Amino acid sequence: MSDRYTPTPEDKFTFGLWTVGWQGADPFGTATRPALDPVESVERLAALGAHGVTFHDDDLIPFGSSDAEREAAVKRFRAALDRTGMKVPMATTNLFAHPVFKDGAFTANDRDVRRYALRKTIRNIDLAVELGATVYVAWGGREGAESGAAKDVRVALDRMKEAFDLLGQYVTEQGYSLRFAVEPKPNEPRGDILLPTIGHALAFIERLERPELVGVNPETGHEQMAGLNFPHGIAQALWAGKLFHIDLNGQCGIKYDQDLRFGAGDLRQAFWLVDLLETAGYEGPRHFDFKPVRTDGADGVWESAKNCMRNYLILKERAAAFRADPEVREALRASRLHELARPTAEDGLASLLADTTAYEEFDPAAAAERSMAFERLDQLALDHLLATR
Ligand code: DIG
Ligand code: MN
Ligand code: MN
Repeated sequence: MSDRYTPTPEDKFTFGLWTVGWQGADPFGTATRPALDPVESVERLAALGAHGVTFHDDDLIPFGSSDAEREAAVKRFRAALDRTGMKVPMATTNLFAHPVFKDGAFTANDRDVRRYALRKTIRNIDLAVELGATVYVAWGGREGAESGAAKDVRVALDRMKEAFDLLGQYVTEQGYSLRFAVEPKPNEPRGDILLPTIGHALAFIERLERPELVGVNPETGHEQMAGLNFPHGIAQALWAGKLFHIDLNGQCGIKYDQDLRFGAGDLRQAFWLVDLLETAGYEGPRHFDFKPVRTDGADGVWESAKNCMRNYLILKERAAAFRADPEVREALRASRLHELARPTAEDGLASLLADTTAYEEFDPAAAAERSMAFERLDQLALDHLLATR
């Protein structure tokens, strides 16, 4: 059954192979679903209206494969892409599953592990570019510590900078039009992960040799695990020109990383996120990094993949209706959002200093009396979210 919430490739929805391919194994239980062939994922997601898929090296080429096995896996995958028209906008490296990375990859205390991690990454960068990717994500899931003595964070950041500078040098020397996107996460699997939030990542990027090559790939639930407002973080990434990619999913408060389907977590933040992405004109993929709940069989895998996209389209319609509503426009003016858009001192510092109405004649008590009228504005948004208008 198709309706106005049925996606098309033009909606640019993409999924990680590891999402629909998640077998349900968690720290407390074994897999509840069989392994999924990446070719089947490509075909099933294409049939649901997706635009593309993304992958870690190990999702596509099992760790330890021979060169011949690697070539065969890539050939099958590429044939499925050609058959379905599916794209590969992003790729990334698995630097977290194999025990060799138990103390990290780019910031492992052992230098040989750090060198191995870089070579593993560079090998997959070559494949990513071959398959048409323009963004390369780096999630440092194992970069961190459980003990204060185990990692000198200042020195670890030197190593992290070194890694991204080398990767930037590599893609520049290769002439690749590939940019990197750092994915922050506060914890899990490490007790504390380095570059835990969007803010930490943005500050780190500015210290790199080629900061223009590096942006962020924020994930919904990761900021919310830290109790942060995800749309606010995305707004700052957009403001900095650094939203190179995004991982969409659902999270219900400060707890373990739930990776729920998009829309199944904090629905109000999801509404404001979609409103922001659409009004900001974000042109990147709407990428889902989620896990179909362990309780379901294959039916739940494809139902949840379909509904990640469905929920985005529902929220896109609700947010557009909110922005188009004349009462909302009037309420936005009553709350003086148009005044926020006006520069505070477009007349310059000297004029500000000379302006007695700005201080000497200013009446703080009278200004304090003004209501911001936010309650009405927020309820109008909730009415639109709940489709009561
Ligand atoms: C977890 O949120 C991480 C890994 O799934 C992957 O490295 C990255 C890609 O979006 N997200
Ligand atoms: Mn996650
Ligand atoms: Mn992610």
